[in-house]
Amino acid sequence: MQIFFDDRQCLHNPARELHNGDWTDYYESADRARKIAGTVGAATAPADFGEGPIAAVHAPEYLHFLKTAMTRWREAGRSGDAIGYVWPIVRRRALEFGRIDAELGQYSMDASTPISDSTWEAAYWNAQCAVAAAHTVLSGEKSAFALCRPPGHHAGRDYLGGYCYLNNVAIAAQHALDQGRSRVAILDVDYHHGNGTQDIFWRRGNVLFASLHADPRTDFPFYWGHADERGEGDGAGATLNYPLPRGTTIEPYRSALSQALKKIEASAPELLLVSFGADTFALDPISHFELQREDYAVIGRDIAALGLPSVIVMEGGYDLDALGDNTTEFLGAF
Ligand code: OKP
Ligand code: ZN
Repeated sequence: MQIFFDDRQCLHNPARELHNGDWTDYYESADRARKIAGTVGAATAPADFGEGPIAAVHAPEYLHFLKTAMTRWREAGRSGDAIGYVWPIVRRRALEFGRIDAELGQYSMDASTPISDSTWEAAYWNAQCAVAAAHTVLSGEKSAFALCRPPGHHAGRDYLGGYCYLNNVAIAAQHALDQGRSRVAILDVDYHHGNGTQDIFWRRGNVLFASLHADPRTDFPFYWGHADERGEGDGAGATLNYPLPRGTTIEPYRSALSQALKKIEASAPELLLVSFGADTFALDPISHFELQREDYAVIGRDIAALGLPSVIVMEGGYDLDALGDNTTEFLGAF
């Protein structure tokens, strides 16, 4: 299986994050990608598909914000990473003014996603990995793996959050549609709900979004991912949420997965994109499911049994000791 990874993804390197009210080392470290790359096998650097595929998903003003945030943060006299600390409740009037502090709140959904020097460059090449993996599968390969880091599924059309800046899986899915595919499905098996992906395709009938995740009544991102969120307009019924309780083991996980897979099969997509997170692992430091290493092979086989051309995009997973092995188990099924 072809694997895409670019060393520049490691340039993004926030120093710390606000975690449950304390400052901690940044869980979403560059070492995550190095661990995966060191275990899954040889990776290729992606070709440069340009900004087009990114701009097909994200708002131009948001991309401008991402590219310039660090310079403006420095100009405001700040050292260290740029982090928002004031948010426009739901949506205030569309005020436009240049204050970086205000824009950090406008273009983000949480306080645990700092912008560091080179975040844009890292996110850009990260997205190129997802496009390259999609391109590979659109060209006839059965599957490909985008070793994305930072993750992407919490980032919306015009906001960052949950360690995510550009929505890699959404960019890959949109690229497939723009290359002539008419129906795609996204299956999100990260521990956390993929709110950004859901938001981006909320009104789209040609993109089925199905997500298995920790119940947002107890877990991040709280405000999305409840079972009654099903999409709207043309997208009504094309969003499927399977919230699961803390402590979930492979048996209940698999039965939810089989429901999601049936819906995906019934929607007859031409391409499957998987947001894969290994933070469902029992020893993950920020998550609360109970999956074991061998379970990733089982989940992988269940998904691969659909027989669909598949683009696998890396999302979360924070137990550095197990991350490479768990990911390898999952990919092995494809
Ligand atoms: C990203 B991905 C509260 C802070 C929550 C954000 C988690 C983002 C996970 N402890 N931090 O879905 O793995
Ligand atoms: Zn996650």
